[in-house]
Amino acid sequence: MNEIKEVIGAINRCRRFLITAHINLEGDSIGSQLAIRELLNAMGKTAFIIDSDPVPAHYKFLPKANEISNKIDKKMDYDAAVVVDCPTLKRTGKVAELISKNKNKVVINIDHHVSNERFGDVNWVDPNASSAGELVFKLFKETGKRLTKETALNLYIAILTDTGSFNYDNTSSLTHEIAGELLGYGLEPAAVSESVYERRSIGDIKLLGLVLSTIKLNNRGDVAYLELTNDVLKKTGADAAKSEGFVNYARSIDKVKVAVLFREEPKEGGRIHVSLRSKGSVDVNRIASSFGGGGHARASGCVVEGTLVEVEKSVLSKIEERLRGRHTGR
Ligand SMILES: [Mn+2]
Repeated sequence: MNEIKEVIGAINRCRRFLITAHINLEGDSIGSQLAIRELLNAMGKTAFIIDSDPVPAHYKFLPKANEISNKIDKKMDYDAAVVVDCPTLKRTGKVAELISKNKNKVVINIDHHVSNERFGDVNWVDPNASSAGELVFKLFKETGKRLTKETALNLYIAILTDTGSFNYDNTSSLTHEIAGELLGYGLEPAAVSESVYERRSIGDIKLLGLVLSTIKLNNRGDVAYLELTNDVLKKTGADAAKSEGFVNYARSIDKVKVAVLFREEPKEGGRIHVSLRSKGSVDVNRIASSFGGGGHARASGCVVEGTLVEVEKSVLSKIEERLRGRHTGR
């Protein structure tokens, strides 16, 4: 528990904080950044959240999510950057440039990705934590600061979404204890779940239908994959963030061990975003890492240069290699 004390020590020594997280914001990164800002304010500090990407529409209902800015001011005045839920500094997108330029500022790295590169001056990386939200909750406990109902909601959503509604194996008894304590602030789990998962548009469901119709299985039936092309995105007018979670449908097929969603990057031609999920013991973080990405053992991602056809071929053959390696006990 020395790492958490180091984080608090570093916070105590600074006054103005820049908070940021990874590109492609989702529940954990948004909820934990908002909660960290509340904590810093409660500790008498000034703090602002700046992210490379905007908050996706379906997460805008999180309390104070509208105060997350995407404006990067190069002359911005801060003492320390708190980077949350981010395995590498590069994953902060455009904010990375600002942080790496300001070498005299402290970088506090708070994360739960097993692939975290410990890029901070102070690093608190706990791969056993379900979510960054769980770590921020511990910061509240350690500092003795009180949670508000709004912050409890932000942390609950962080944990709920990163554990796949407490379904993934990153869910521990501690995760449930924390969630239980957060519910004690007057949250209604059914209403929260409805807000997060049941406010899709008809367009979102049509997009899901188009993506699901691309599903393919390998010969052995243990790898399932989907694709999302720019054409489909354009046709539906949907934004790429809407495809978060689609890959789980591929994983839910009986006997599937690895599921993949290949998505063309909208702005940058010739780059494919790859989401990897596993069921059982396959470590997809190792597969993602071999392509310069990373994440967790059961959920990882990477961005690979090439066309959809090329990237599918190389990623699928890497998966086969790992599965075959397992079968022969290597
Ligand atoms: Mn996370």
